[in-house]
Amino acid sequence: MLTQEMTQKLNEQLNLEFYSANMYLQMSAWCSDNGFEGAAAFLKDHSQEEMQHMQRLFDYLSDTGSLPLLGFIAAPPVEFESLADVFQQTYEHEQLITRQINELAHAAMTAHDYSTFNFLQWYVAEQHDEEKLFKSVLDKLALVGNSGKSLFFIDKDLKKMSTAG
Ligand code: OFO
Repeated sequence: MLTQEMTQKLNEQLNLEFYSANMYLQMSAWCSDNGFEGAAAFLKDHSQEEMQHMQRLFDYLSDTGSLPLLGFIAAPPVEFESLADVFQQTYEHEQLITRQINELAHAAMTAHDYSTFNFLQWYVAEQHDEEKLFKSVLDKLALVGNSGKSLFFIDKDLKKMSTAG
């Protein structure tokens, strides 16, 4: 049985994962609109991963006898300056999610809610991978520069990293 406070915190995270899914899907639309089909496929895949993050929380809440609550989800950003700007924002967003997960794990530990603490370990490991992944794309972008040719190859690379590749 979860405390009311923990239920609320997990529901906030559930909605944040929804926001992440929407954000990556919106970014995917921007990429596609700007001719970056590889980045679009990569981000669309990632949006689906975020839906799985959301679903995991939904199931945990449900399985522990709490009610998952789908609330208002803010609209994600629509305009981006460049492909590098898109990936800079993904990286910053993942860093924010990591901070949120760490706070959740801290709250669970402090409340002696070891079941939730244990459940959150999956997210702790996942955030390590997510930050690494987006940082690697950013590093590549910084390395090759901003010419059309470089971006074309980066986009091809991202296509390979997606399920469509
Ligand atoms: Fe990208 O990790 Fe969930 O939000």
